[in-house]
Amino acid sequence: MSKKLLLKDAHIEGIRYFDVYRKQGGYDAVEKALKMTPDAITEEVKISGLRGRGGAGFPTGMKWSFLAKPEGVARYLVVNADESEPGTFKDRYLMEFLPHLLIEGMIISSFALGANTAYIYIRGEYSWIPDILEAAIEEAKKAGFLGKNILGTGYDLEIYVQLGAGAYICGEETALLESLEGKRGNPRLKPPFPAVKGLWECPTVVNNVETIAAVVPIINITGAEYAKIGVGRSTGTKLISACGNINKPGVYEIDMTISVEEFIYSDEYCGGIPNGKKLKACIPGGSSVPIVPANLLLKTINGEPRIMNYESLADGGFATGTMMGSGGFIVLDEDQSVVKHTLSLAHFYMHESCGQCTPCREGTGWMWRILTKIANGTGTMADIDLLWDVQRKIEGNTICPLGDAAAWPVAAAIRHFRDEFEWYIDNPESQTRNYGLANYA
Ligand code: L3W
Repeated sequence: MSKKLLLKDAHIEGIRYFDVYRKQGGYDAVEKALKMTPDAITEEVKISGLRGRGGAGFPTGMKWSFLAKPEGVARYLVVNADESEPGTFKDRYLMEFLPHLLIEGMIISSFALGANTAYIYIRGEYSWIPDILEAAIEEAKKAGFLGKNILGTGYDLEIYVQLGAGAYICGEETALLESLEGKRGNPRLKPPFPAVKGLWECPTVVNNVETIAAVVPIINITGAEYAKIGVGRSTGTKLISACGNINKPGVYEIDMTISVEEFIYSDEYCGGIPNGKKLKACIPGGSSVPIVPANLLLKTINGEPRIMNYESLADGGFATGTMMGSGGFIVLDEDQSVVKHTLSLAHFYMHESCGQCTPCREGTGWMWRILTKIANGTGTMADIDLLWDVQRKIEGNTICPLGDAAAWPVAAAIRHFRDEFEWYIDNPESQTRNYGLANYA
């Protein structure tokens, strides 16, 4: 049984509301944190080993300590709730059911960073979430935890909720800042990082919803205790949104010591694959991370069980490993077609490219067109090599990681499932069928 830190009270009726949340010890961490110094809070976060939960896994305490502090210049905390990565829906769960956990984390984090204004930027499709958050903000304000002179400490904080317009690119932190400033969400060149020049050119920390929520248990139990959960540099707990061919799709909190096999097959988590089907492949970290076939998913290159954590999932690099990413865990059974799945993702990235960088703007459409040909049964063997070439020319050649995110799924699909691509080409009638495990026999 994994330890629960974020979702421990998620089952309690009415936990969305202040009184119920407070009764469970909610906002105790704020009371504790406001008696600490901002540097001491940052130190606890550093000791905890917390890493960014949006996908990159960058150490949170380190990011906070990079925040520039020029005299007389405002600093901001921006919560990235533009959760748009296909397969990822854990932040939605947190905001919908535990809005006060996020707000509590934001108060502590803003105090640590010296920010008096904080924003939550939410993806446009989560249209019902702002009302939930704004109601929670009002409740927190009424109780003296937000607004002017919080708990009589002299610290002021306002939190604003901003709904995006439904663009995946606005989850990229600098595109998000552009959008928050009222402009088109085109990513900025980095450096300067937002920690130095962010919102309205002021020092800004941008963190994922889950990252900020995790600050609450860190303050409650201490960074040292948080660091004891998990293994190596994968400390604490991680939310995984599981979907695809599993019996129990949903959001699970895991400590990062359980095996991938246990996560897929045990009743505590995904509950196995429906109808006794075999596992074909998995994308464990959201659509951008490499797809891995079942044999490489369950074992590391040394034949040890693969563990649900940053290091183990990446074991062997992209040749044999994948990434923890945002924790969007997509399972494909033996009946699924990797070619068609990759085609569907290629369409997504083509549609979501902001168009600023030529390799991404042109390459995503080019990959989609080649994949369409192959899936239609009108492709040639040369198309597979062309597809490989196109994805290689996108990766690393764009301002933001959307280009990489579009290239990696294609690269991994060809690397691990080339025979399936060839089967679609050799069998022109195949557009009406999927290439399942049976074809491996
Ligand atoms: C100050 C430095 N700050 C790095 C900060 C930087 C950012 C963070 C991580 O992409 C990935 C992407 C998606 N001074 C700094 C510094 N920072 N050096 O650290 O930076 P980076 O560049 O490693 O990543 P990123 O640009 O934030 C995020 C992948 O996550 N992903 C995401 C999917 C989308 C969702 C979603 O919809 N919710 O999660 C999944 O894998 O592909 O590679 O804050 O400023 N010297």
